[in-house]
Amino acid sequence: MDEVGQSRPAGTLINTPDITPDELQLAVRNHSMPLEALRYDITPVGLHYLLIHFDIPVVDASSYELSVGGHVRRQLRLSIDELMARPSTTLAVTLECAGNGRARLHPRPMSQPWLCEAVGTAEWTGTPLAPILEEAGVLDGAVDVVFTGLDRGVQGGVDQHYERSLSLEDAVRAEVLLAYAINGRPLPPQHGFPMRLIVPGWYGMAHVKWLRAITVIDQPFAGYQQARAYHHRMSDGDSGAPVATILPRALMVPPGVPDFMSRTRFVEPSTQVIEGRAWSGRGTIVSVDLSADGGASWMPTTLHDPRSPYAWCGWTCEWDATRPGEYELCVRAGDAAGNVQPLDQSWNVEGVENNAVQRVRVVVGSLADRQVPADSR
Ligand SMILES: Nc1nc2c(c(=O)[nH]1)N[C@H]1C(S)=C(S)[C@@H](COP(=O)(O)O)O[C@H]1N2
Ligand SMILES: [Mo]
Repeated sequence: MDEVGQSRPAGTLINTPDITPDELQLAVRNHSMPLEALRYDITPVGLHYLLIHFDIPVVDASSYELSVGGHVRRQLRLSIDELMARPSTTLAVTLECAGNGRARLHPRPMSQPWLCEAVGTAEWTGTPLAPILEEAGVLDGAVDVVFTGLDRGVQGGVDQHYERSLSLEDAVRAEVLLAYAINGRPLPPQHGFPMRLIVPGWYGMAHVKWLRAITVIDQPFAGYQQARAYHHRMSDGDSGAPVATILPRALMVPPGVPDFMSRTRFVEPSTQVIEGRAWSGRGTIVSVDLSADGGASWMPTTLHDPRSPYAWCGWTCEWDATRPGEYELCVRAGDAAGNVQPLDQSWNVEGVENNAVQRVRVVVGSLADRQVPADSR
């Protein structure tokens, strides 16, 4: 066991199943989306997951300015009013943290300990980035576009503002937005007020919040969150593959009623309609299958149209839960690019891109004479 208060650097691997005080501190700052909120097509703002590396900056909108510069003909400084006066787009986008699923890995990478619900779908309103870069006049030889947040902290021993980049090619995609509203309201502080980047289809780390500068550079960006963090690595020495677009995942609304501590579900013998959402940043969702026996056999579910090509789709499936007993429900999504969720946890050093299937324990029986399973923690 860890001594209480002893700090372990991010990147350390932990062999104990017990959560450490440092992880708990992150877990109470950054919350995931309660699974029952999968019922909403558009996640109510307070139920959308949150991930904030450092502190939430307080920003005065009246003095806020976004600078656009670097390897461009003309540097721009844009106030919030100027950004809002530009053409606007509203797009439903599913955001998911690249570390979603991390806490199921063993040994466990020391970072935000997500289970499987670090996700949410919002309607983001903003102005497309490409015309702004065009106005600034990107010069020949431009390679990357760097997005710098107002928030600052130390990670991996490096003092930094939160910064990520996109290749110029990805940055000028039509769906990339500078967003100032979520679900029709100004961004709240925790989601990046007054302005954030939205990169539909990409894991959360690309969507830089509290955006203060956009800088075009003529070489690959070497910042911490780009070159060191967010890589799929099998060992510390491995250079790894950078994390980019979202792998497919389906989640279900756990049926019945929960046991307070274990979240084991109790369902009265009946036919249940199981519902949930599925998404991928790599292609349209083409299949979602449900299993009631831990993944031994599967049945197809019915898919419903998503709000946008970048938003999750709904799915529903009837489950014959008439026979009392214990079940393990699993759900597995596949996308048009041929990616299918693995049944087992996919371990890597940082615990990113672990899209193993969700498993939900269900006890079918009369609630009146139920027995709380002994192993209920
Ligand atoms: N400036 C800044 N932007 C950031 C972060 C951050 O810590 N600082 N976290 C990133 C990560 S890792 C994720 S998963 C998403 C989470 O966005 P949300 O909190 O709005 O859901 O924001 C991204 N943008
Ligand atoms: Mo994240």
